[in-house]
Amino acid sequence: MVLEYLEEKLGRVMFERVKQINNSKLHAFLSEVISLCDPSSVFVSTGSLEDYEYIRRRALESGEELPAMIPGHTVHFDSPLDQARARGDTFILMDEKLPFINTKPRRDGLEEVIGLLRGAMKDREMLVGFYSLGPKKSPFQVLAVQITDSYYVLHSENILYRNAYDEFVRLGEGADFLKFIHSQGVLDERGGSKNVDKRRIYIDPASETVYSVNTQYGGNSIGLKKLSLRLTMIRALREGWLAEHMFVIGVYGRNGPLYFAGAYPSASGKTSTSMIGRLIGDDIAFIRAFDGEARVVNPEIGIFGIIDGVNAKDDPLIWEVLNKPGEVIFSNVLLGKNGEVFWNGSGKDLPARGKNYLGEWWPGKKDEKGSVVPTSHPNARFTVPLFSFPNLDPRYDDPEGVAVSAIIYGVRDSANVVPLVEAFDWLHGVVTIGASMETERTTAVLGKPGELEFNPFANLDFMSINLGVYVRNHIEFGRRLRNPPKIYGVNYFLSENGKYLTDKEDKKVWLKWMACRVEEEVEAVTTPIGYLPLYSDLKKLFMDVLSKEYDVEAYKKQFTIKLDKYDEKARRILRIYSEIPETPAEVFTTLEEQLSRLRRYMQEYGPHLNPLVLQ
Ligand code: OXD
Ligand code: MN
Repeated sequence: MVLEYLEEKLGRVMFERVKQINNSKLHAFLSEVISLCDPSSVFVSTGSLEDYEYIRRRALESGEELPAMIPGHTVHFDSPLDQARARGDTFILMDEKLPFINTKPRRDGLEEVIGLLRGAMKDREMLVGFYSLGPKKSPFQVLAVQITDSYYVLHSENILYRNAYDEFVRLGEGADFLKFIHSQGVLDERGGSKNVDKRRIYIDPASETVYSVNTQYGGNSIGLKKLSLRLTMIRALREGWLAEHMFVIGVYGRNGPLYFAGAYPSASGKTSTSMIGRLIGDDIAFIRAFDGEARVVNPEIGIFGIIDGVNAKDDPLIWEVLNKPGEVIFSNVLLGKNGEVFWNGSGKDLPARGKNYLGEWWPGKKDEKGSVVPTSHPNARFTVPLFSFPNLDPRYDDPEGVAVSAIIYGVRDSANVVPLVEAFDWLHGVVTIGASMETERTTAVLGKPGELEFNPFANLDFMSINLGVYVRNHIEFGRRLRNPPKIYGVNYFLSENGKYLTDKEDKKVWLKWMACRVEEEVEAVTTPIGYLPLYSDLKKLFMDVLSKEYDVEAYKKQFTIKLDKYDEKARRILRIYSEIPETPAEVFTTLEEQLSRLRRYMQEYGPHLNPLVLQ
């Protein structure tokens, strides 16, 4: 029955492609979505070069993408109200209520979103893509199917994820997969989603399905990006691994690179850090324990990066990729008459006229409220394949992953958090650094930027399980490791009178210090919040890495620990976790220990501790 229906709806060529995959769950899923969305035709991608080319061509012909000057470059615009991740419209469908997670009763949510998807693809082609998160044929592999009516979405996924049609064919009935259904909904005259007020992004853990409708912005529509993270996090919990919002890079090391994974909230220095050293990934990491060793892969093979501020001097590698022929989708940038692309902070001379996400643009243009319209949206993006980067690590697709030596948690805190600290051990790092992250909101999410938010592990936006259980999984993961990765906290944004106290490039020195710690080449100062670098070591490393003098006053300003503020923070975090069910007891004891250390030091040194007095 199902096969007959598919044959009728797909036509001979496309049906053959689906039939090659001997998987009844897949057939049922496709036929349900076809009958729900009612497309006029269906394109099933096998991931061949021809199929990829077809999607690229249709993205241009449909107007979803516009050609830019450099071969392979295109520009896409999302509608003005759909420029970032829509937290307020994103829900996990479950009947239970959980702190910090937007949940919605499953039945109500399904009824609503299925209602919005009914007939949504009338007169449109439905596109089907098959992908793997993680290297194929590896223990990390997670299969996924994306259905969408947007060429831009499938084009993006063809760049960002490994094609896995062949794996579906090989595994047949044994293929277990995540499912993503997306429709742009009705479009306005400029090709933007018209009913953004009915934008819904619903994640259904029970069926491992995500529904996304009336939206185009990549973070809401590209299923395998952050929507899949909600589902893989649940699998990770079930199977005892970690699905994280982390980059993965190889740096320094005496005998070849040491691999570090780092979780930072969006737009807080993550992509720029991932360009230092060898690149494996800039956004998501799967970490598993094999024989007592933590190993990591990047589920992606491309970057959906923030372009704001990218310039030739600070980001030479990204700059090069964005200025040479090759596949790049720019979104929400400024497109000049001759196909040149501009964005805020690019350092290029701006044209007299152009087109951006708000339509026709000229320098000094004002919006209805009288504010000057920026060149590009602050959350404008670029989508590129990893292989465009000259610093790609040769092991980026290694089925065994690479061993993790350190995990870094980065926050954006202009006032209080030191630029660099090493946790005493795994538990101390997980609790007082990862689980305690507070960070200033950025433009990658809708809402007022700048406010301090609790964002544990930089993963709160993507949390689909009880945070207490998530933290327990982290703590237990460390217990399975013979030599757990060291844990670091960093903050690139510490400021005084509106001026950053550290330079953009200083992060290279922080990474070098971490590498020296991993290889036991340097000592550290013990403080109540963890180990801090010694001034003498940083002085030497600044010279070695950046050929820069590092004076003692800079060190003092950057590394003076505001014990009083750390004390307030630990109390805030304690309060938060005391209201989260199933928080493991170690969270409370570790925070209490930190508080008593802070108190002891405050008694001896007052509210601010200059670490120079300890060395
Ligand atoms: C992203 C994000 O796009 O976190 O990576 O917003
Ligand atoms: Mn991200």
